[in-house]
Amino acid sequence: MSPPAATYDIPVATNGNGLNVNKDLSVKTAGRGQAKTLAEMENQWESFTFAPIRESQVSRAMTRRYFADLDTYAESDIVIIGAGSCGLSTAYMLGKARPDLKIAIIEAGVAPGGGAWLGGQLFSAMVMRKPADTFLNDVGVPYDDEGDFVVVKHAALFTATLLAKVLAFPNVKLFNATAVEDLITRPAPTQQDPKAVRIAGVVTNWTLVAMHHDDQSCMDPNTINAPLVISTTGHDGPFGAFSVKRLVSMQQLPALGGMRGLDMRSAEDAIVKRTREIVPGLIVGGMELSEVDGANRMGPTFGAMALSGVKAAEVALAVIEE
Ligand code: 48N
Repeated sequence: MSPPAATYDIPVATNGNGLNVNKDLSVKTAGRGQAKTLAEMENQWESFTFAPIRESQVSRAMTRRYFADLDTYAESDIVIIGAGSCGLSTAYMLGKARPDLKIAIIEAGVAPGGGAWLGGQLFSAMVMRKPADTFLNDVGVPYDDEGDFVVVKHAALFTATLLAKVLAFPNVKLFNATAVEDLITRPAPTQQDPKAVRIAGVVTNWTLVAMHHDDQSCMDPNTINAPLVISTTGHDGPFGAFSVKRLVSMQQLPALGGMRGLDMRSAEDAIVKRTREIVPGLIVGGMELSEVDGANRMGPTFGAMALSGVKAAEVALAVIEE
C-alpha cells in the first residue's frame, strides 16, 4: 500500500525555496499563504504534538515483525551471505526474477553495503567499466558516461539506490547485524570424495556474539535452512571470505588460492567469469572468489561486483531449475 501523500499542515516557514525571511521578518508559510512572523510561527509550534503512544507498542511493533520474519525465513529458498555490492546485486536480480522465492540476506554489519559506500580510499565517486552501465540503468542509478567506463557521482548513491530496491521486494528479508558463523551441511559422498557434503543452510548469531566467542561462555547460534546459499563475503573485514575459509577447514576445499596483486583488467573479467557453484548448494561471487582462485584484485572499480551478482543470480536459477 503506498504511503498517503504527505500534507504538512504544520507551521513550516518556507516560500517553496527554503526559509525565506524577508527584510521585515515576515515569512510565507507553505500552503497557508498568509504572512507570519517567526514569533507567530514559534507560537504555533507550542501547540504541536504527535499522536499518543506507549513504549510497549513500539517494542511490540518491532519484535512482532522481527520474530515473524525469523519464523518465515527459518526455511528459505536462497540465503545470500553478505550485503555488499555483489550480494545486493545478486538479491536485486533474484528478487526481480523470482518473486515466488523466499530470499534471506544475512549481513554482519549494522550497515549493509560492504565496501561500496566510497569509490576508493576516501574518494566518493564510483567507477564502473562498461557493460556494467546496463546494471546501473536497470537499477536506475544516474552516472557520467566517460566512454569505456561510467562514473556514479557518489558510491553511496549506487549502494543506497540498490539497497532501497532490494528492501522493497516483499520476498527479500535483510537480517543485518547478524553473522553467518557456520554452514549447515548434509552428506553428499562422491566417488572421488566419500566425505563430500552439500550445503543446506547457514548458522547465524548476533555479530557481536559471533565476534566474542573467545571471551564469553558459549552462546549457541540460530539456523536457517536453505537448499542454496550464495556467499559474497568479500575479501577483507572481520569475516572476509568466510565461506571459502570454512570449506577449507571442513576439508571441502584443499586450500585457498590467495588473492593476487592489483590488476584491474584481468581481475574484473576473472571474478565475473568464475562466479560459480563451488560445492553443491554453495555459490560464491564477488571478491570472496579472489581468495578461492587466487584472482587478482581490481581495486576501486565495481563493475565486476555488479555483474558477478548478475551471474550469481543466473547460476542460482539454473541450479534451482535443474
Ligand atoms: O563489499 P564486500 O566486502 O564484498 P563484495 O564482494 O560485495 O564487494 C567487494 C568490493 O567492495 C571490493 O572489495 C572492491 C571492488 N575492491 C576490490 C579491491 O581490490 O580492493 O561486502 C561483503 C559483505 C560485508 O558487508 C560484510 O560485513 C559481509 O559481507 N560479511 C558477512 N555477513 C554475514 N556473515 C558473514 N560471515 C560475513 N562475512 C562478511
